[in-house]
Amino acid sequence: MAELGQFWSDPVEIIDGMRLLPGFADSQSLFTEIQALCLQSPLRHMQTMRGYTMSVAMTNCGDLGWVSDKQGYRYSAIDPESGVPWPAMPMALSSLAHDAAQLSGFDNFKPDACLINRYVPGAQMGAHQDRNERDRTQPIVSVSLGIPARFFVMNESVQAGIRDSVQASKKSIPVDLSDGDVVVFGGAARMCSHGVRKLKSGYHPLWGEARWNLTFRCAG
Ligand SMILES: O=C(O)CCC(=O)C(=O)O
Ligand SMILES: [Mn+2]
Repeated sequence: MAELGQFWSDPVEIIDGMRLLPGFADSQSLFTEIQALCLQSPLRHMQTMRGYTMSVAMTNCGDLGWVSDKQGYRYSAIDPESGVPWPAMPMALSSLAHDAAQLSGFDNFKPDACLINRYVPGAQMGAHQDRNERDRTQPIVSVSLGIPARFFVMNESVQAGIRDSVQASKKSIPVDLSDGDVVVFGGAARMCSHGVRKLKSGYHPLWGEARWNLTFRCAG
């Protein structure tokens, strides 16, 4: 795990409440943890309420896991595929999230949920707000691993003027994320709409032709 103050370039303020910590996460040590988690609770493509299959493959660790099916989006203590609790959140992951939050002005961040997303080329995540978490005073901490991706965010003033998704995609703020980058969003940015553009092909020596994302939340 990166020690406080050791990431290779300075934090970048994307919008009020959203901060990028370039290269803050140690991709190599996370690789082993994530492989082990995915053996315990395999990645799956969840369905939306409308029956659409998500292009991003997902699993979770922690006390709660984010799930989607015909009943909608929610958190569950049980993995619906296996019928048993999600794997515990490894200390290496929770302390990374805690340290990133602290550096961004959020003390005592103790996530109880970590959504693990895997994107292959062509996968994307449409604009959405993270709104299933009970405590919105807590930030979201999002870690990027593997091949680069274009994340986008809309700040509140932009969102206020948006009436359709075509307009929304024109007015979003692009944020290019690489292996090890961490984004923390809380406070004024906590409820910002955000998403990930269709992943372009690429190859990463450790993660192969994929981009992974860990999203830490205080859900319960
Ligand atoms: O993959 C990302 O960078 C964002 C993921 C995300 O927004 C989510 O899982 O809610
Ligand atoms: Mn999100």
